[in-house]
Amino acid sequence: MVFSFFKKKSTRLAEEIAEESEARDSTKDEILNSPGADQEESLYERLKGGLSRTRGGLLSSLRGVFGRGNAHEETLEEIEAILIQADLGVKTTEKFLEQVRPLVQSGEIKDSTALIAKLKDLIQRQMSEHVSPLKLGEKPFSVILIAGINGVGKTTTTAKIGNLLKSTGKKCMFAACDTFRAGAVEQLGIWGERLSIPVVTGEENQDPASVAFEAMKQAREQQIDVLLIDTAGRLHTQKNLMEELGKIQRVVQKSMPRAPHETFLVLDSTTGQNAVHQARLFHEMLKLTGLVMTKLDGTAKGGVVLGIQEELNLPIRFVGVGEKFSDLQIFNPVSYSQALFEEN
Ligand SMILES: Nc1nc2c(ncn2[C@@H]2O[C@H](COP(=O)(O)OP(=O)(O)OP(=O)(O)O)[C@@H](O)[C@H]2O)c(=O)[nH]1
Ligand SMILES: [Mg+2]
Repeated sequence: MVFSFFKKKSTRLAEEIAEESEARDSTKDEILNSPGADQEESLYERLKGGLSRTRGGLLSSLRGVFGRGNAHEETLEEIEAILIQADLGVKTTEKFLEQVRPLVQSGEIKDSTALIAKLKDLIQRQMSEHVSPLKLGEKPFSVILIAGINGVGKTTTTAKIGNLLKSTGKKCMFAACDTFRAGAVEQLGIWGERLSIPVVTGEENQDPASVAFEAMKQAREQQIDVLLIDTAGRLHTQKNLMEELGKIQRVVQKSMPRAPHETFLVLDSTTGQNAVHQARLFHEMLKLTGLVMTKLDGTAKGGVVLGIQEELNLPIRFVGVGEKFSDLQIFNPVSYSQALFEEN
């Protein structure tokens, strides 16, 4: 069934929710009143704002590596430590150092300005290697499956992508396949109401694959352009729950052979390199087509985006830089590398 959540006050689920605490209400208020796409700030400014902690740490450290009369090797060791500290990962850091080393030794890079320019260029090049277009114009409609461990930002990201696509004229629908918690259905329902995007839901504890199946049917009937499927959080180590995710994907596939056209893993940037292990297991189960890195605004280790992309050889599709629904951007390597180093 498709509904704007609050119109269904009579259902058991809604009755339960009505009894929920004031804290729940404040969640609704927060979502309904949060500033959104009408914000004046440009996308780039928001990305810059989100990366400010990472940038602050990187710039101040990189500016300190020259001018103290250190030997080249010491300078290079310092650069290595700074890149590791920003969570670029060992592999990426080593790769970059190989490129920087001869330039430091030859004196071509002898101050922080030259070093920063080189790093900016290396980051941009590396990230551009992984860019590929999103499959969002499929017929009769595109399906995006969203997965990840608990609390990484899946539901918020589903809403944010819906908002982004809607602003480009796409007709979206949400499927609330997190049937474990009434609160999860409510959360997506509120977003749906806020964004005027229909939400397909099931009963609490209903098989999430059957909700996905129903959503496929509804999306077809309503001539939707993009169906976004939100799923329950699960640990990559929970075998049964991982299999359940595989089942959702198979049901969708059965309904439309090439769907889901995109399967995203949402990763919390603040978890750093640990996300690599998570992503490997999700990838094994789902054959991911991309990653969404959330909470870049909450970390000084925003370099993790690079490390993870390099380790997994998967494109970063979107980055989350805040809690508002406008705080999600299609990942752009040029803006990212600029925002990482540009102060003003
Ligand atoms: N600062 C910040 N917070 C975010 C971002 N994305 C999500 N959040 C917050 O992270 C918290 C969890 O988000 P949810 O979308 O509920 O996460 P989830 O993965 O759906 O959680 P479960 O369904 O419980 O597994 C919320 O408070 C969000 O507002 C982001 O990019 N930046
Ligand atoms: Mg959720």
